[in-house]
Amino acid sequence: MTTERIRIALQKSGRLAEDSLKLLKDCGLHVARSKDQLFCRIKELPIDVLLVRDDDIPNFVDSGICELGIVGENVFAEMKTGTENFSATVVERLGFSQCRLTIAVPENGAVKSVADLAGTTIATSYPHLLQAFLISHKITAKTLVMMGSVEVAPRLKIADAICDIVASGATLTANNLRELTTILNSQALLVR
Ligand code: PRT
Ligand code: ZN
Repeated sequence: MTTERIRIALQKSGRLAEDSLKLLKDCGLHVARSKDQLFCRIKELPIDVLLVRDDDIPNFVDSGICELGIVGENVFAEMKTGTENFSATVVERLGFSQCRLTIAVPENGAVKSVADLAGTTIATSYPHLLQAFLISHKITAKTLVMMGSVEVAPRLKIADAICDIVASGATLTANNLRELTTILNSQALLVR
């Protein structure tokens, strides 16, 4: 008889990693891992843990490489919005890693309202969620895709606004930006 094993994808390191492992631990599941390990077994049940970049988790679950995953709603929703026939679904909202995907603009800049975004360039790592928001508000704007340091784009004059993750708001303040509108409230999700 073969034992069916369940694979769960967790973030290897970063803002989700510790709380994801703690959730398993609180369920009585102990992951024995060394720092560089990508794959580990859980002692108590036939579960294998894959430790990966958070960006890979939606695809790993959608394509059946893993049965379960823990990932931020922002990353999951971006992948879902941008992928045809995406079939991974949310099992449960987990409450940790809360943040929001927000459009922010320079303090005292020309953009005062959402309508003012028409004709602007918006820097983001979330092009599909941003596009969906713009379409729902009948706004035409240009998207500049950046995979990091999005908050510096207005200062560099390569974008008029940004669409990025905000938690405390300190990064926006440090870059002289203010929140215009939130397009997604996010927390960690258990997905299948
Ligand atoms: O290496 P890997 O690809 O796995 O990780 P990562 O660097 O892409 O992601 P990581 O670990 O930074 O974040 C993982 C998840 O945590 C995100 O996808 C969100 O769901 C969630 N999360 C919670 C956050 C934040 N809070 C957060 N503050 N993700 C990012 N930030 C960044 C944000 O991008 C911005 O640069 O922090 C800055 C803003 O923070 P404040 O507090 O200054 O507003
Ligand atoms: Zn990532």
